[in-house]
Amino acid sequence: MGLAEQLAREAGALVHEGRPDRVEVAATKSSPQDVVTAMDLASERLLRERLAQHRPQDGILGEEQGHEPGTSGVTWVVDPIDGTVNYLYGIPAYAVSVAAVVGEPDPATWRVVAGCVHAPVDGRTFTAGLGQGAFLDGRRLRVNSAVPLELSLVGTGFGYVAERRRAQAAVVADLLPLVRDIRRIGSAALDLCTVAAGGLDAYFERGLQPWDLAAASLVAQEAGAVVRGLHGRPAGTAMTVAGPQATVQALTTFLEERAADTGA
Ligand code: LIP
Repeated sequence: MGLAEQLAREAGALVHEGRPDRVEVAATKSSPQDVVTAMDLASERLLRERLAQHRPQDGILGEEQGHEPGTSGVTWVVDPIDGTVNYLYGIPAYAVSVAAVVGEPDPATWRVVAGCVHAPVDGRTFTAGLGQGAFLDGRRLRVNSAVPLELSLVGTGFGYVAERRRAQAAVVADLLPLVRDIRRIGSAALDLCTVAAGGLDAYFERGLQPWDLAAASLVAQEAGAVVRGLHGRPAGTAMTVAGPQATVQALTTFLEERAADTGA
């Protein structure tokens, strides 16, 4: 847990303190809305440099530079800025996510053993170690007790490609009348950590990448959340659902009935 937190804090300081008044888009990926800033790239470079110094035998999987296998069986899965669009617009809901996983860096098979999600604007630092609990600034976290779906505050997010967004909007349109309310924070890592801290009753999203998921899924699980996919599958790109067991079951049933993990 210690190295993950140290690196997340250092990269967080870089992106927060070095944020220019007007952030420029350095590149785009899956669509014109899927942006990369110079700070995304600088943050990942810093994380890779530090990991090469501290853990030279380990592998690294990062959002911007991909997968560099190691020889130790441990891979660091990093998101240099999760919530890049928020960062671009100066909305404070963004974080640096750093996790260590054993096995292939695949959410279907990995074992996340340590993670940190650090939100540099307000300083919130979520940490977790496998079997060691989840913490926010040192305070132990526990998810909310399950409440009926109609009393649940549910987080979600949307992809960057129009067809995917159209399908996601249809799911949310059906869900909104059935829940207390919906929140779209714009950072999956902060969504999952907010579930761990009790600020959301549940969260779901289709399209998460391993780096969005790695550290925050451990924080949520160590806080007592179930984190899973649909039809008994593990959480991953097809679908991630998180929260207390009974709420996840109700939400999963709703999503399975709409085949929300397939299509666009
Ligand atoms: C973001 C996710 C968020 C999702 C956004 C985007 P990024 O990651 O954390 O949950 O809804 O569309 O994918 O692109 O800021 O690293």
